[in-house]
Amino acid sequence: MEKLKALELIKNVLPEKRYNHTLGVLETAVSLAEKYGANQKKVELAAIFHDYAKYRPVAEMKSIVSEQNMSDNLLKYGRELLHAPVGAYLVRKELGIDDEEVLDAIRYHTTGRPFMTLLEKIIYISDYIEPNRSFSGVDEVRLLAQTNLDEALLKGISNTIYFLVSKQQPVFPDTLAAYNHIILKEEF
Ligand code: DGI
Ligand code: FE
Ligand code: FE
Repeated sequence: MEKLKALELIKNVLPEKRYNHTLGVLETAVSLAEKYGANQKKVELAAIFHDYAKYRPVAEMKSIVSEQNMSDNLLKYGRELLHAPVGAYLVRKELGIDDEEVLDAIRYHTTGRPFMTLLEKIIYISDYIEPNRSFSGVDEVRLLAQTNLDEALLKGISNTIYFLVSKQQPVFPDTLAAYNHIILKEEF
């Protein structure tokens, strides 16, 4: 799909603020893709559509999770998690995007997972550090992303876990598994 066509499609389903966030993720992801040698076209598509389902009604997302036999856990750990796997499902169904690597980058952009691909790491980190983000710790991850993608990923996932624990929110198994995977590896 052409980049301009993709941008037009996403603009129609997101409020302005979230569209600007998406442009920030796109710009960040393209620059990381250049630096680390990822496929530009895949990075573009995954970045543009990573939050495709963000504004779907929760009831619709929950039905899709049940009907498509996605993990029951998704229904228990909080609505914020739903838009990632549901987004991967819907961009295939509604937009015909069928590149599995792109779909996985969308599917795992909120939690991460063990054995993340370069594309998945780039989307996860870009979502975290794009220029409109301003939460504490983001500058450190921005800096790390310039020199070591895995260090940046570890910091981003760790910060997310801290954040969830500080709010006494449940940590999704994939998030913990992603963290453990990086920590347990001697080399990234
Ligand atoms: O969609 P965005 O806002 O751009 O960013 P995102 O897809 O990374 O979603 C961030 C939200 O997801 C934030 O409210 C924290 C939440 N989140 C991330 N990991 C987990 C999580 N929530 C739970 N319950 N468990 C997680 O492991
Ligand atoms: Fe998201
Ligand atoms: Fe996002």
